[in-house]
Amino acid sequence: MPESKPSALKKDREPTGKVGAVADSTPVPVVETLPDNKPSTRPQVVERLSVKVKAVYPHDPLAFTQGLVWDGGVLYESTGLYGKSSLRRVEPVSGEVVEIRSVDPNFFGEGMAQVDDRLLQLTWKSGIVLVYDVGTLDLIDEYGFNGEGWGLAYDGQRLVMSDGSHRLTFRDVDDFRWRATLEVTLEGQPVNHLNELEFAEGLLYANVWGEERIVRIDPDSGGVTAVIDASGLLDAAEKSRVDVLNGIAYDPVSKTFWLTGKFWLKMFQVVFVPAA
Ligand SMILES: [Ca+2]
Repeated sequence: MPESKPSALKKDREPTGKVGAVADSTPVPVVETLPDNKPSTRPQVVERLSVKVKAVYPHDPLAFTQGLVWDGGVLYESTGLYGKSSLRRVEPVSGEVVEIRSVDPNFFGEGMAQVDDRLLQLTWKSGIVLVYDVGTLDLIDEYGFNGEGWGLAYDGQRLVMSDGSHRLTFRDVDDFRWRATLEVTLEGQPVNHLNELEFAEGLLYANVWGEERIVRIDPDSGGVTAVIDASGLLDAAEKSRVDVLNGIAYDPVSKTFWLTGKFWLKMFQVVFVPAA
């Protein structure tokens, strides 16, 4: 079907080697035009949203937040750095770390997702996914993968991973094998440094590393449908003492997002609203 727009979802084979570094240097095919008689799957308008804070709660300032998951009133948090990485069960309102598991000091903890009764925690450069029982937080298994691990999210059907590039990979929930690759674009341009991920209401949200913006992605086309300006959560003095915005979890009951960052003293419960 040469007349149709190439799907962003590739189902050929997994790129080998160091996916992150190699992928970034690979020229990206750009679709210049779409046939007039074909409906575009690319969003016509990218929404500009900002963050409306509903509540502010404490967050452990020693937590180098890499992954955040909401599960019926409880937060699970993955933290990074060699020798300091952990998996935590956190009481969201008090910020109290109710339970914590240290990660092998050879691993740098990264994104995390809950898949039924398991928590899957990525490692950055070790090619290992640590698998925990969500009830006991006991380490019960490990899966392998190629490349770097950054963010991870699951919506009940799709398990998706970021690797620091503009490419996301869909993974098998049982053994983490590669299933498909999705290129994320904003107005036709690749969005690099996709980090922590979260599904909400059928759409995928991603922290962009090193920036105070979150992008909302159509998980079928890879097109960014909204850019969320999350600056202003911390004041200048607070920002000077912490690392970047990272960590996004969605509560489908209250329809609110939980946001924090690396070493942040605060956790924010927010909604996204049209930018003023
Ligand atoms: Ca998340």
